[in-house]
Amino acid sequence: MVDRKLVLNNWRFRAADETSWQPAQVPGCVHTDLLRNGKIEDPFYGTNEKDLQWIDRKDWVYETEFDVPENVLSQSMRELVFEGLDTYAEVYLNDQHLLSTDNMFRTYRAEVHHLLRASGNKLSITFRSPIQEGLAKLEAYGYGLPATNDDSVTGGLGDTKVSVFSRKAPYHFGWDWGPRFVTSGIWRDAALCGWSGYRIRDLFIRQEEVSEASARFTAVLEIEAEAAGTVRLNVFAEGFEQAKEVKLAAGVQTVEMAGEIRDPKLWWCRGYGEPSLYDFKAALTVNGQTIDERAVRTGLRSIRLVRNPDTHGTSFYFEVNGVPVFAKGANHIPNDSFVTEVTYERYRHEVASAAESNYNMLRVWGGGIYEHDMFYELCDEYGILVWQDFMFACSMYPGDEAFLANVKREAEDNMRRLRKHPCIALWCGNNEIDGAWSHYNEEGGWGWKKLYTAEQRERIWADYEAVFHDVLPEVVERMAPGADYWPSSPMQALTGDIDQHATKSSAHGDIHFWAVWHESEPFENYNHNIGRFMSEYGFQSFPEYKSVRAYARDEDMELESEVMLHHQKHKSGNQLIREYSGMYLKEPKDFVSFLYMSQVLQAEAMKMAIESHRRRKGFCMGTLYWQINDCWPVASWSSMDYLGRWKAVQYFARKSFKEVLLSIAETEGEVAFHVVSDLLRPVQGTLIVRLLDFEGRVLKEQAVPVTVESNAAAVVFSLQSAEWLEGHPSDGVVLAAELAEDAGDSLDTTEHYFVPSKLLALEAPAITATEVEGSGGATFVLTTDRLAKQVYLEADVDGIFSDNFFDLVPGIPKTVTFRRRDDGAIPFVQGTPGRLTVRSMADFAKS
Ligand code: BMA
Repeated sequence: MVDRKLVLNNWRFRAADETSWQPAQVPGCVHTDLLRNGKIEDPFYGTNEKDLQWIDRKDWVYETEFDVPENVLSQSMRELVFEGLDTYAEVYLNDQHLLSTDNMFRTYRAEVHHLLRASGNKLSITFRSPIQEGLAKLEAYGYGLPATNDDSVTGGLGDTKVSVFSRKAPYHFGWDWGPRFVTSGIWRDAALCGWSGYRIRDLFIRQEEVSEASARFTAVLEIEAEAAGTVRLNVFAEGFEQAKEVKLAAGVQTVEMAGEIRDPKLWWCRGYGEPSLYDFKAALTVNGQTIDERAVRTGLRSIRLVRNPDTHGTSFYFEVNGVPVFAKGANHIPNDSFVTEVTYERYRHEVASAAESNYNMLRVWGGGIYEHDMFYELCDEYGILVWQDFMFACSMYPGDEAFLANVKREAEDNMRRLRKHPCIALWCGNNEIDGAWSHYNEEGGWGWKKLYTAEQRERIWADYEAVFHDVLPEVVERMAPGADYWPSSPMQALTGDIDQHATKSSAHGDIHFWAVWHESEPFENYNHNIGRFMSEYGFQSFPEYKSVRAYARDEDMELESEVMLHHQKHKSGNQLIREYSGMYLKEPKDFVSFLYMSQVLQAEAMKMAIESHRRRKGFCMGTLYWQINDCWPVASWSSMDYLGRWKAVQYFARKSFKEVLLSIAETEGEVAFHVVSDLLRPVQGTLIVRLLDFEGRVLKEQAVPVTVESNAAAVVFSLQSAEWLEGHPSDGVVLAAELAEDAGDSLDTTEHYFVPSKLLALEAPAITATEVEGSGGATFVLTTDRLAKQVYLEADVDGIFSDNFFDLVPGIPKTVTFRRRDDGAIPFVQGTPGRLTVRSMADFAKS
């Protein structure tokens, strides 16, 4: 590639009302710079968050000096490009005002030829306080707007919420899992770029029609010319090469070139085929000399959201290359309150963990950021589909002309950057706003409408419609023709019909089911509230002890301690965990045991939810639990903690998301054995069901031949619990089932109990872990003398086990391998766990 760029990375910063400079790291933000310079304590430790709220009230100045390198100086056009300024910035070059910005999600460019010197340039950026700006905007607007998660109290603003007035990551202002750190700074690259004659500003491969036989596409180039002229344009990729003469006018223009690749290697999401990628390149030449080049990596695939009337209502599923895909995965939030701290390795750990856990989809939720390129590149490579929200969540937003113009540019910039990624399956306007406002149902929603006069309501809803029903879909259709857009998640339909808007279960649209958790409904209700696509539902837990110790001292290890309450952002979170724990699990013997129990509880809840959704495959076609990750160390709905450590639920999700799932559900004494298969071929096998006591004696056994159609779910066997239990205590037996293919492979195993874990007659088991010779200390065989519930393997070293939190049945040994988290070429490397601690439920329960 032609290198005509100087990335500016030698910066200093200071508070606008102070004079002394400190070194700054760019990309970064004020908080991380203050921390690196030893000016503040670790924002995530203890209750430090509270003491750091002064930072967002100040204005901050960032400054750099630079000489123009030869590769830029030799060019006739020179431009400063800012890929992310957070948020209200005034940019000065050599003391001349260059730019004003007000959207952290936009890319800003300025031609600087007239201001630039060969050496000794000074670039200075003043960031005005987003809080002061927000307050001014609120005053101009006239009244406040709902912003449920904006933690204005911690911010010292009482109930004055300013987040919605700024195009800045909503979660910076606090969330029910995140602290309030309202950052300022240069959060993506700032660079000086040069060019002469012609340049390719963008290359996009618009896919017209893609099948196994052929991929027809149009290479869409945005070309800028200093002056009118003729160039030769070459576009090529594996299996494709084409060139043509192009007449260009001065200025920016779109140039298209149609093409076709025969027998393309298609991009598939995980579980359905390889996620093949193509590198397309475009080059502009004049008289045989290359003037500019551009490359784009993309995948060839067709993808659509199928919403067709059917016998139940309206379908809601993704079809990839013509195959209906059941979406399995979770919601993603930013990996850090300070996103520039997220390294490639951290992103990879997240996406690789998702892949390890049999996901095929992540939803980039609307309260965070349009993620870094790396995130989508990883999703492309691992075959993880992305449901992409625009960054609006749980709030009402203004809709004046300036705001709409700003949103439009934001959407254009991010779609230009992201539309090339084959992983992106859907563009979604916002998180939960349609349902929260509930315009078509006077009684519906979160009570917001009642706070406003009729006239105000009209204005607020008109503004909503302008953003989500006009501006965003228009940009999506223009920038990525044919891509699907869904205005809000959840939503039932695009009409104003009351019955079609946000309910707990519906035969249309997608559902966020939160009555388990927020409304204290029992886990069993997951079975009765199933929609066509479950895009959110969740249950909280605590991180493991080692992770909790990273933010709390030993004397804070108490549920109601100040630190523990501070690292629980949902006001009734700890109470709810305790309440549900009392319903399902044995009482923990101390706080550390409570941490374990909370994880087991969450895991059992999510297993129930995921499997109930998958069992309804066909009617329901997607299940994304809330949430895979955390942005700081906290008690939350995450399945991996902030440090990337897998909670019990991550292991459970991996099992419940398996390609072929054996799932048992009991209703009124009838135990049904379901097989859910995502394989694109039928499964022929045998189901073996055994009833065992806790010492491992087989009390009853039955083998059943099983056939399951391709890509389908079916009940393959059922039994009456009374009949099987006859003469045996229900709290002392387990049903162990295995599905094996006739070819010989075991497809899945699972257990079923006749009473909740709380009531099981558990006694302390003697578990033996024997290292497998030749495994280098990585593989162990576990056996037990009596039933061990949720065996917890704890390693000294960060990494994952091939299984964890599993039930160990006497007589059924279990082989487990450890893989260390690694920052080398592969994410998880086989290795020793260090000291291995093996415990089970009996070790944590009060006797
Ligand atoms: C959903 C999400 C988030 C929230 C979560 C837990 O509403 O969209 O806003 O963090 O529930 O309450």
